[in-house]
Amino acid sequence: YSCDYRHHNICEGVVREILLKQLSYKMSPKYVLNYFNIQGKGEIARFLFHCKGVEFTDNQISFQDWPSHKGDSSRFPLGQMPTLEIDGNVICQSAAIYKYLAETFGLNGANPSERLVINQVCETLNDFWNEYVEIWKSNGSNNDEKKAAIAEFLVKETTKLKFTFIENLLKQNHDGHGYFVGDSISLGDLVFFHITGMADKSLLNDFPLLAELNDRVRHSAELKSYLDSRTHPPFSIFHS
Ligand SMILES: N[C@@H](CCC(=O)N[C@@H](CS)C(=O)NCC(=O)O)C(=O)O
Repeated sequence: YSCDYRHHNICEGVVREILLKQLSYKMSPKYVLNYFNIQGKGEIARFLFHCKGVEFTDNQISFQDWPSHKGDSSRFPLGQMPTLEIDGNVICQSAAIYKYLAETFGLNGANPSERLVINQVCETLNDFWNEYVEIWKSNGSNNDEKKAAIAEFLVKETTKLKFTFIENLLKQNHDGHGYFVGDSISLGDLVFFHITGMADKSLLNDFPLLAELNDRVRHSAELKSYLDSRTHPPFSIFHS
């Protein structure tokens, strides 16, 4: 009898655990993403929410209104955006935010090897984008001069190396005709689409598989309707 009783207790514990797991899976937290009304450092997080159809408040703050929010240390501990509120808890740093969301939503690769590919794609593109922004900021005083400096940068050997490397990673999965890992969109594809979408259109001219991937993400079932209706610009007018 005592044995049966113990068995019953164990079963009850297991059932309770399963039910709690199901409940926490179904009850999505309340997410508020605070960022400027541009794509910039907040867009990857927006992509991740839209990709998975997870409800969130896309709180877009204008540059004009920002000074009146910046000092609110409860929502902006670093005096910067983006921040993500999860049931009222505040997270800073765009990469920490998108990596957390990608992991939570199952969009950060199925195993360490897939994550390795994703991380290489993300880091290489981050390097590229940091250089891009630096060149935009430090060259010339008008848009034509800046565009000329960017055109030069895009055909540089070090830029070509980066995109050759990324295209080779893509080729290792479905011969380059799918996504970076697995059979569907992951964080790597989203970061790729975001960065290449903000850069000059000519960027992918010599990289047909990457150009195809950009198109594939643009028209994916997950993102198409969001991208069709998106109106906020890539970056602020101060940079463009
Ligand atoms: N490392 C931070 C940088 C955040 C950052 O530079 N935020 C800028 C906008 S992209 C900002 O809040 N600027 C307004 C300010 O500093 O007042 C991140 O990746 O989140």
